[in-house]
Amino acid sequence: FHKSNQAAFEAYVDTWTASATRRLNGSVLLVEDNEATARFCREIMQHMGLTVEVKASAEAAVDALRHRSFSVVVTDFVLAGLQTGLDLIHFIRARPGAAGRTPILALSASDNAGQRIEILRAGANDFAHKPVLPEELEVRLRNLITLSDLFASLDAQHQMVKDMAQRDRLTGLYNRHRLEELAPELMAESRRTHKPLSLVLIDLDHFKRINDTFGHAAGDKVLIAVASVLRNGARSEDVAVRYGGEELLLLLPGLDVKQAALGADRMRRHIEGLRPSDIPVTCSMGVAALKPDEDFEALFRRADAAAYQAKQHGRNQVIA
Ligand code: GH3
Ligand code: MG
Ligand code: MG
Ligand code: MG
Ligand code: MG
Repeated sequence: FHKSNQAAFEAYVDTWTASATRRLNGSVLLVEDNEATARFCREIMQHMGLTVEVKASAEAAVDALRHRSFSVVVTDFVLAGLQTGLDLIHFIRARPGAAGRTPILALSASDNAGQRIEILRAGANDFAHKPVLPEELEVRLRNLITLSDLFASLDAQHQMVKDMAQRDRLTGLYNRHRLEELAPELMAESRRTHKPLSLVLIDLDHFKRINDTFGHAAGDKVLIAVASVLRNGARSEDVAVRYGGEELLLLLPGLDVKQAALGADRMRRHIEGLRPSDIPVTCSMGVAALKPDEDFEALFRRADAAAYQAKQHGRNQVIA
């Protein structure tokens, strides 16, 4: 059996290298309990440019899939362990997200049409009879690699669109829409863990005057510069938002009002020292910490009132 496979493979490699087939990028999880068949398939796949991991049972394949992802899974039906290739297909298709869409090529030595239909119905994308012709394995795999690449680029685009929908275009900070999703989560977390949550409202001083004096484009650059101070000063758990035109906001989990005011004042001083394009920029900030039973609107109103006080008291200051 192995010998005939080897002969077929060598004959295949001759024609295959002659036709200078385009090599592919991708990884295959090959689930095959027959060592000779596994070696034969793996060599073809490696010649196609693919990296291959071989497992002899569905159980070992499941374990591998829990640790990393593959472009394509190629699975035999009858395997070394208790479970079959069909069980493996069911496992993969039950997984959430991209892992559940991994293209699957099923192999079987059986001529049973019922089994073939069952395998396809379970979610295998394609099926090939064993012993499989090298050319057939190659073209079927090639199609599934194309499908895998398509899924990957769709996922990347989806991720990009999602990211764009929750961020402000100019500053890259989260937008108000994202704040509406995050604020309830952070408030619930604060109540669950009995840790404080503080809100800092940041309003640029005389920003209209900056626009009027230096132009709207310069004003945009000022906003970008101020936003980067917030982003650089923020910890990974902090949330920085562009709430309105020249109103920014920080949600600071774990910080009480005193700690938040200290952090805010550090940022205020940093912003004062920025002078982007030589433009003097300052801002006024209001700080409040979440009270028990308070909703976000009430917390926001208190921070807003504090920011208003900061304006009244001469701007370029933090009031808690
Ligand atoms: P105050 O110190 O009292 O906050 O004065 P202010 O001038 O900053 O406040 P006001 O609310 O009167 O003006 C805010 C200005 O911010 C007006 C608006 O044109 C400008 N603005 C809002 N969004 C943007 C933006 O995206 N880019 C630029 N360049 N300006 C913006
Ligand atoms: Mg088998
Ligand atoms: Mg304002
Ligand atoms: Mg104003
Ligand atoms: Mg302002």
